[in-house]
Amino acid sequence: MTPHPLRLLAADLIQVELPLVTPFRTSFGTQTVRRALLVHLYTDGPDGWGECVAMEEPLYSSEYVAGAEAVIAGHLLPRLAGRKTDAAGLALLLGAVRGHRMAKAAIEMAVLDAELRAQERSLASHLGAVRDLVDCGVSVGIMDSIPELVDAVRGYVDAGYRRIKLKIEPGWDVEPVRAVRAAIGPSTPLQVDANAAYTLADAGHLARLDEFDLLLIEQPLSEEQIAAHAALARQLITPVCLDESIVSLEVCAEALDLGACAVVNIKPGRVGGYLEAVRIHDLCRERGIPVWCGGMLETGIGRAANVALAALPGFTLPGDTSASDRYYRLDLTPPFVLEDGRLRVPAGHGLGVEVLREVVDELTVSRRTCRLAPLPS
Ligand code: NPQ
Ligand code: MG
Repeated sequence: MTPHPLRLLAADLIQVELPLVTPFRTSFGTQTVRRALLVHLYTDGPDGWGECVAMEEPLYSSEYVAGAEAVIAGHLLPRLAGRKTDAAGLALLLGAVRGHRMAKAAIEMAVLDAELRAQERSLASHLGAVRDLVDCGVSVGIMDSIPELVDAVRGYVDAGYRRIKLKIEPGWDVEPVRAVRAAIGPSTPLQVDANAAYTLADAGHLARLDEFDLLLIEQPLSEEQIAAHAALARQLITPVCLDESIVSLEVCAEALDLGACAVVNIKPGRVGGYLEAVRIHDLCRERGIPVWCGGMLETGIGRAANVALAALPGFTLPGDTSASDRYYRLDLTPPFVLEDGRLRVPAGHGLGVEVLREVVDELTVSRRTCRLAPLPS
């Protein structure tokens, strides 16, 4: 067995570009390609892969690919140089750096992958998974017309997705939701995501969504407006769910104390990693708050880890853990494929997926190597 904790030796920071099968429009813009940052970590044992969820531009949150790469190379990896650490030890080593949670999470994922391969354990079992299949939902972008939206939703329902999420924004909310609810019937779970596109003054308008029996409305107001979300929640029947606002366990606890949300979207990248994600899961479970696993158009690398997390007992709502072909014709791992509306939790060691090096190489747009320890002489 390899020594534990592992010594971190070097990391390749690789930017890849994956074309999307169809443009994805949200209240902050339209994406046609996914530029993703990968971390390939070398240790004195197995290597490990991590994926950073930051977007190419700082539109969903303030982090973005080039910024995350700069923070990883210039501020995070230097703090790990020559260290022996496991994923749990990263908090102490990287804690002096404020924020940059998506960058930290990418390193954590790579360390988890390497350390769990060394221990011959799966990430799912390490995190506390209790299922080997997870219910999947799908996030459906804003479209040019309601018929086009209804067609797309029908396709996803036919593919087996167990929950539909519609992206909304002012001017694309009540009527699209009405049409989709009519098309899919009352029993298919339906929710909406505003990505912070409204203000508290829109409360009366958003209450018009109450008649459609939505599971939840996700992040209607801006990231910083925890108290305003609480005020809005008191004016809606539809439960409020927070995404962008929940950047840590501390913020989550305060949001729950204030009554700002009744449901939490957990995205490991947004909260600084899988270990913090599990702590948020545990808190919500204690307080009877349902959680679900969000998505950031991950490749198979990040998707594998999300599916493992979504197998924890508190993840009682279907996540945005869609199949690979929802976004990509060619994924960086063997594709995740729906099985009756569910994805299978990887059971192999570490992330439990094989990274297809030839696909990564084909899609690579930049690569740099960061050395963390002197080469053996
Ligand atoms: C959300 N994701 O829940 C996000 C937002 C989002 C699946 O709805 C490129 C990379 C484009 C990340 C578009 C889903 C993106 C992105 C939207 C994340 O709010
Ligand atoms: Mg969201």
